[in-house]
Amino acid sequence: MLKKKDKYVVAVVGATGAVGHEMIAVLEERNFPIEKLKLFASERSEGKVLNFHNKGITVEILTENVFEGIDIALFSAGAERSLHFAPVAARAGCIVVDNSSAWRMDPGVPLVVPEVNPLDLKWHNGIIANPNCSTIQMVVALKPIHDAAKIKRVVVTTFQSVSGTGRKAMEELLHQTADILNFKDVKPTVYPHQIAFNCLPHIDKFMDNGYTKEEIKMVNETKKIMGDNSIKVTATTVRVPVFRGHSESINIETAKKLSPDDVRAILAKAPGVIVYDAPEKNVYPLQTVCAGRDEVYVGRIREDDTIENGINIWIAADNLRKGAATNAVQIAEKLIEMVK
Ligand code: NAP
Ligand code: 3JN
Repeated sequence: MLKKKDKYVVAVVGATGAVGHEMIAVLEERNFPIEKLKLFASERSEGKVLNFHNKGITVEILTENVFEGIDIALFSAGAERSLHFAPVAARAGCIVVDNSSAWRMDPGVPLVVPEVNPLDLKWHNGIIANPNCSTIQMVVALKPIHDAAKIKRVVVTTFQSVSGTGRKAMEELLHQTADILNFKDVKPTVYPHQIAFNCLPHIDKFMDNGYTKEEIKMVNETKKIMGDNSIKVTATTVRVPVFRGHSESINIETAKKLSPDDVRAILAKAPGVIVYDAPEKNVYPLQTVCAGRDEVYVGRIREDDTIENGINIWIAADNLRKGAATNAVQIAEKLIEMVK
């Protein structure tokens, strides 16, 4: 149980990773009320020092004994670590906000995007799941449209940057790009194919039905967050040679007719959304526009006239921020707001 305090003891588990780094930056930027920040990673990182509010904090090895006295832990050290350590942390009285897929579909664990389903934070049992980055940015844009016109079906194609795979993938794109420009051969290690100057329609493992796990995550997580199993979702997820920011092309079928202007007006009032839609001035969401930002950019809003009530949109958001770190910190902010 979280008790009301002026300042909290917070931990970042997976602090040395791409998401962990961003979590530390977002906690600092948003001035989260922290009495003490604890940083954990694997034995590979023991003794590394990371900066927080101009002070060095030494990274410690994650073990079962570290959670005593920690109020809130933001986990981003992979699903295996979350499966094992999140219940250990919860038993020690710490609230876990978990960024992995380990607990997302567990019926006893709320899956939360604060702009969409903040009230689900009321029924947690010590673990709260942060959705997949591609799902988060999509539901922030879909929820206001669903509230206005009930969404029946969504067809989404993603264009996901390499930072979604982590630190090593960012290095792979950098080195491959330099090698190719210098007429050198490249040898893929993180991805099954060259990622520089290429698009891979393959994110996470393939399942027996021909879809990837990333695509299935988008389908299942959307229904759970929106609290509506009737919404049909089909997804194609693609890795593109971009460092930061995910874009998505989304086709939406609604029960009630909405014009593009209706959608623009609805989204203009929606929390966490920036309508960025002036194609005549070349204004539309781009990865270079959303990088470093917390909002979901929505543009290219237009009618799909091949169905009765159809809308097409194009969205972009920073996968490490709203797709991971910012969403997790916003959850923590809501939690401490709720104990006030
Ligand atoms: P990353 O850059 O590879 O970082 C992985 C982090 O996990 C590092 O801090 C690493 O520590 C730590 N770690 C690995 N094995 C560990 C162990 N045995 N004990 C303790 N720490 C360990 O990966 P990332 O991109 O930050 O992603 C991390 C995780 O966050 C992913 O696996 C995924 O579950 C989740 N994630 C979620 C989203 C989302 O969509 N919301 C997006 C990306 C990632 P060392 O540096 O010591 O190895
Ligand atoms: O690839 C992306 O853009 C997002 C990646 C997310 C991810 C990467 C490794 C493991 C996840 C996730 O959040 O679903 C996981 C996982 O926890 O399964």
